[in-house]
Amino acid sequence: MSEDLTTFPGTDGDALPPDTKLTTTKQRWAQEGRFLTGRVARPETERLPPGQHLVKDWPVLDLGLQPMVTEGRFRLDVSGAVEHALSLSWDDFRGLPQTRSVSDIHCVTTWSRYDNAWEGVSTRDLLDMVMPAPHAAAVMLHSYDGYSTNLLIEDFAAADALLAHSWEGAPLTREHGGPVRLVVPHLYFWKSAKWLKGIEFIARDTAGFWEARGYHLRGDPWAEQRYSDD
Ligand SMILES: Nc1nc2c(c(=O)[nH]1)N[C@H]1C(S)=C(S)[C@@H](COP(=O)(O)O)O[C@H]1N2
Ligand SMILES: [Mo]
Repeated sequence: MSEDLTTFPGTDGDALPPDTKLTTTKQRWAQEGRFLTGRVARPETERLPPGQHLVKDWPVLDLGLQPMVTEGRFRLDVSGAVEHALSLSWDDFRGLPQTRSVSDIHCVTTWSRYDNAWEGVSTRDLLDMVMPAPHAAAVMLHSYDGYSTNLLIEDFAAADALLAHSWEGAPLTREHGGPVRLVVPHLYFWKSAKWLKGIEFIARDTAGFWEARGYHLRGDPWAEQRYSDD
């Protein structure tokens, strides 16, 4: 095990860091249904989803720790219900076809940020490589900080979704999930796992970290799918 694992506890395996004040608060918001406007909008007619406000800076949200994932230690595993499982080193990952796309961020805590220029590997290219099995319905994303989040394959396969290593022409910083994070622009940003470690194809859509703590299984910002119904 390398040094950085001891410096940043919680980065080993799927162990989760202890709850922070923010984590506890966000769980309470889900129970109270905070920020809900009850409006539904469409991205074609309204760029800013209901209940959101624009910011110019880029807030940082995490579970209270930011794992140090060096390129040397980086590994991305694609596993589960696929024809071709993958275990990619940093060089393997950087050798894949590259895609750029510009998109907006919508965080469930109500901030949105327009026009983020990403570069990385499109999820469609990844899907072509691994070939999901016919019974694969969803993916579970696993991160180096113990975080997880689930997505239906249709959402994971969105045309503008990518495994990003760069933002605005520079490598993703550690605080924003470098070396690699997912970006799925059409869903709340909690679905965009930072410090990505694994993509597991599964037969049934299953709750990840926030989804098991009161947040919606899908998280469409225009339908204000902030919290789970039960
Ligand atoms: N691994 C990991 N990914 C994560 C999170 C996290 O705590 N750990 N937080 C999520 C949440 S709630 C949001 S809003 C975005 C925040 O990304 P940012 O810090 O780059 O703005 O990352 C998402 N991905
Ligand atoms: Mo968030």
